[in-house]
Amino acid sequence: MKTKNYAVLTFLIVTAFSACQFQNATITEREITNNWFFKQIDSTIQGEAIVPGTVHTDLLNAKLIEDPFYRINEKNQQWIDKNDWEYSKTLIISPKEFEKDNIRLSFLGLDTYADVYFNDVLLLEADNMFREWEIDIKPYANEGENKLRVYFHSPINKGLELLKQSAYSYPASNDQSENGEIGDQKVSIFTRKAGYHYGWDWGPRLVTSGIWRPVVLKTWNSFRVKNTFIKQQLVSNELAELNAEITYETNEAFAGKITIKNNGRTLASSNHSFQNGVNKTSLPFTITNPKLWWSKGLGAPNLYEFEIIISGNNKLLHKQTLATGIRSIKLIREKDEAGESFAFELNGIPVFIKGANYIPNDNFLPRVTTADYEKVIADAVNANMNMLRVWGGGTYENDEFYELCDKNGLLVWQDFMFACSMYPGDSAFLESVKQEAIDNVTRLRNHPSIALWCGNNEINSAWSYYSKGGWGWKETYTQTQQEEIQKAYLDIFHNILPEVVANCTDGDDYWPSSPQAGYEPNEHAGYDNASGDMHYWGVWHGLHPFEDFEIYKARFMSEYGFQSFPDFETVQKYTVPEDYDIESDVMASHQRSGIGNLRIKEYMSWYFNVPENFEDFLYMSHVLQAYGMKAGIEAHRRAMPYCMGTLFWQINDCWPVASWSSTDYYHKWKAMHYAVKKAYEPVLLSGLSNNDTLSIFGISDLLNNIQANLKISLIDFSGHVIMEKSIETTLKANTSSLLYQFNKNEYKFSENNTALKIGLLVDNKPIADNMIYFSKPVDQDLTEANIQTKLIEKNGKWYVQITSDKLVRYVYLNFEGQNEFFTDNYFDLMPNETIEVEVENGNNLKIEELEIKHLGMISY
Ligand code: BMA
Repeated sequence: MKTKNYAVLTFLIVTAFSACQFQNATITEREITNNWFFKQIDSTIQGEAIVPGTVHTDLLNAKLIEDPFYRINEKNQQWIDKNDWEYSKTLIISPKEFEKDNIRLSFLGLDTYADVYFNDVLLLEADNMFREWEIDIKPYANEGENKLRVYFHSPINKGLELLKQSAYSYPASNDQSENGEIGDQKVSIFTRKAGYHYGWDWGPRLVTSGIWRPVVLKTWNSFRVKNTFIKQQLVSNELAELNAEITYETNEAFAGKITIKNNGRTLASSNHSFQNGVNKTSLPFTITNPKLWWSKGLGAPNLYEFEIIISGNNKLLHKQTLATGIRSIKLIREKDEAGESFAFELNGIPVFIKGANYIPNDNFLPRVTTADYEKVIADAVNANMNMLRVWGGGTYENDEFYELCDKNGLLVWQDFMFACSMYPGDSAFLESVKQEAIDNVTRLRNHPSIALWCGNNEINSAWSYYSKGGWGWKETYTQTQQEEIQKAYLDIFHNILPEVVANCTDGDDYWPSSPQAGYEPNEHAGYDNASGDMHYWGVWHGLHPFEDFEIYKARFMSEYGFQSFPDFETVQKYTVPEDYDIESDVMASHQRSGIGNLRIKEYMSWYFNVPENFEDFLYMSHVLQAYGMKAGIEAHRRAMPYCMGTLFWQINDCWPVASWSSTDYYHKWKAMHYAVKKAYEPVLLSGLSNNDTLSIFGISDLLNNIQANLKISLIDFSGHVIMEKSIETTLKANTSSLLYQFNKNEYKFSENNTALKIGLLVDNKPIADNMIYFSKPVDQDLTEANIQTKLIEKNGKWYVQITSDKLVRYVYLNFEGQNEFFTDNYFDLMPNETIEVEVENGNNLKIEELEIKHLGMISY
């Protein structure tokens, strides 16, 4: 079991001070990790527990269940979520802790219906996985041994009770209740718990319970800071007007002093009177010529470390370091000829957003490690992304996720955790939602990476209350029921959530639902919208050809995608050879989209060919996905500045599965991730073949115009050059522009046997290149080729050197079982061209063990 680090303990522990009322006025925070036990209620099943953790992973560690991700083990583990579980431990409170005026237990995440007993007194009945809870244990605490018990009610049984009490059920398209063996009873919507736990079209149904985030013992005497918010009231290149808003709690009023420093330099210091109870106070300060925080590609993601020091009666009461970036980020929505724009502006600069949707990295969230977070973020950054969308069917991520985004210049589009379902609107539910929003917005608001808060995923367009269309949900309800459900929708997404964002942030933008054509609830999104954001699922769900990416161009494309299988090495981890057929029970169970296999095969037959061999089929599914997504991204970028962003669905997986992901559960790059990296380069050269005309576009995220040299060569698949040209051109800053156009009829060539290689050079250095083809791969004359490879070392780095006598497409390099990483893969290689691809750990590899696949060698 991997342990993870939930980086929440931001307050430094202040050392003890002598004399007067603030003696020992310090807060100590101790994470309660060891010696936890778990047991199933009314059963003999029990064992040692890891906290934070889940019942499933504790059962797995105790060898009481097998790996839920292996073959179809998930199916016989559905009993787990229908039982109650208890976690307990003896909590030793030291004499030092015991003598403090305040002794509290903080639960940073309980999943989900958790009754907390301290020395057998029920002190908390938690019911929302996303909330933080704190209980005062001072009145019940003993010095030395104390009994801590957390009783988890089955989320399914609770859900079933709530369903019974409800006048009607609610739509929840991705809730796999059947797999959970409860028929069509969709209970996920009643429980504030990660939606994907109940299954999704890329995820298993494994409904967890457990103490999923740390439990922290907090002890202090009179005073503590609950949270500090660095409000950014005005940010320009010349000046940042900031305000440190401090929420504190004190047992006694006092006259104190707050000081803010950066790098040892005092930025502001003033006296404050601190009032009894929980209150706020604030200290404004300014920074001249601030080093602004920039997203990847625009500049350095500069961070400031602010030291916040509070003293009273000449004693130090609180000292904290808070890192944040100074920046202004706005969602610009302006009416124009077409409709209404949807563009992010960072420090006054319009930024074309290049990124992906992000889902949780595991079904068992507590076992996601720091290394996993670092890897996903590095994979995003290395593929030239500048934004991730934390999608609403998962969870508000751990602090370390956002810290990594801050450090790496990755913007975050943050959904609230609501997706593809309607939700109840009773007052208890609404209050829970409100508190959840306050907890999470408060926790995350200092992160410069957060660019937008979004109410939900796809609910407004699915429900489609004000017009025909949608997913056919509302037609199954009476008029009164529809009104009631719509009222709950408006209460949550148009009242509660925007209010929390307005009250708890310094003016962050809020968008009610993705996709949406405008802010108002009646502005449902469709594929024809010239306003707002779009989820374009014509490709895939709607069986539109990839060419239609040219037609459906959004102002901001926040979802689109295409599935592939994981590669063979990943598939081997959850299968045995008898499963090697995409329709086998095991493979089908690791494909949760009902239409998945059909879609992949159908599109494959349009563009490539459908190999019979299992391994070849997996390879081809990668190639197909990369082919489609390249088409999508290039179309979106060519449409700049009409379109100002593209976020494909999805960068990661929560288990090994066939899905829309570009990297699999083990973080292996699929062909698509390599294609994305290329398509997201700061400068993209992109070609469009339309009837007789071939157009070449230069798309630039750079902020200056650049004089460049465009080189184009028309070459047949055996290497004969038909045409070559060198054109002086201007690559326009931060937009897409047409660089060159020609009539294809000017040259005599076969469309199935010729490629156009395009490259852009500045001062003779290549800054972008691409290959353009005139027909679909299925029609191309691709054959076996004579490929030569060598493993070479240069300055301590290892490269596979590769050359071919004919054009080879989608060349896939792999050293079996080595798990090595290639800086490029699934690439096209021109005849007689030699390229060198860097490979990690090359000294351990033998060239004889290099496996190569390419399109021309696949038999059908
Ligand atoms: C989008 C997402 C997910 C889903 C994906 C693929 O709608 O928001 O709900 O997994 O499509 O179907």
